[in-house]
Amino acid sequence: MEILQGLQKPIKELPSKYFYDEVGSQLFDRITELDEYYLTRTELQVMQQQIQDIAATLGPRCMLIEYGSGSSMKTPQLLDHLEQPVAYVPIDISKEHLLQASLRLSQSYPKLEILPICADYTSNFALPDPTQPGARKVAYYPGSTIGNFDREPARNFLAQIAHTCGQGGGLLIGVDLKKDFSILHSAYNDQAGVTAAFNLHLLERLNHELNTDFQLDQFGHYAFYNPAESRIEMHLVSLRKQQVQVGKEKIAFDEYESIWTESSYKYTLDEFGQLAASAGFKVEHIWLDTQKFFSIQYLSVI
Ligand code: AVI
Repeated sequence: MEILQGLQKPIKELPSKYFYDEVGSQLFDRITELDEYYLTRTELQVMQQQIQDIAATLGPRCMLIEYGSGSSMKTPQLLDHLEQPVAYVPIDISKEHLLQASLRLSQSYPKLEILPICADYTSNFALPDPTQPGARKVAYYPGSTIGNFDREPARNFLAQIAHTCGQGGGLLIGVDLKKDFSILHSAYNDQAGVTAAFNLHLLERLNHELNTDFQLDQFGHYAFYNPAESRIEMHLVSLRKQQVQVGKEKIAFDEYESIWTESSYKYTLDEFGQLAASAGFKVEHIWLDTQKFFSIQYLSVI
């Protein structure tokens, strides 16, 4: 089991995908509204300011495929401006979110074919054929979630998207950029402690779902920017020497030993261009905010 294996590694880790149960997703929504967390707000501003140009770049009659669509909250902004999109394919692991979002969108866009896929979007899934053939496939992956992949998995995932979209297809992606370390640091160490609660909730979830006995007040949130690796690292640090029951195993923690819970990579435009190229994409267009904090990029399949 993935959880136990991660906790048995010399440097303990837990996969960040487990943050997002119902409570974790609500905590993440609160993070996106924090003053310090510039990412969501900035991406939204860039989208709003550049939407005409973005829609024109994606072109007419595209089949829009959204990876990790959740409640599809960002999608109408794009759909409203695309020229005659032929189909919308939301992909999400949560059936409930997927069906609710599909229903809501089918009411707002009665002419649009909606083809939801309930799947882990990093897995191999079959893309449905739209009724109207010949549409250009454009993937949509906002939020800089690509930053939560390590380098090799990021390349593999982008290559898989390139393969899915095929010749003539493309990817509209949000990518967070390198900036002053203090701004990065604050974004993951907010004053109100919401990010800390989000991080610690992972242990609460394990206690509920796997019957582990993590004591939440015996672990602390620790997030910092690692410039050598170009990433924010989020950890949960054991505040004392202790043991935690995980299934039949006892996991021992030294005082100040950490569990690595998330990485959030930050890129320069050049670095991301190189990553995209190595995955079979060419950067066609980049839209930025005035401070160059965040980019929205359109990549075409080579
Ligand atoms: C979802 N993802 C892009 C967020 C990020 O910034 O890496 C997750 C997050 N972790 C802590 N705060 C936000």
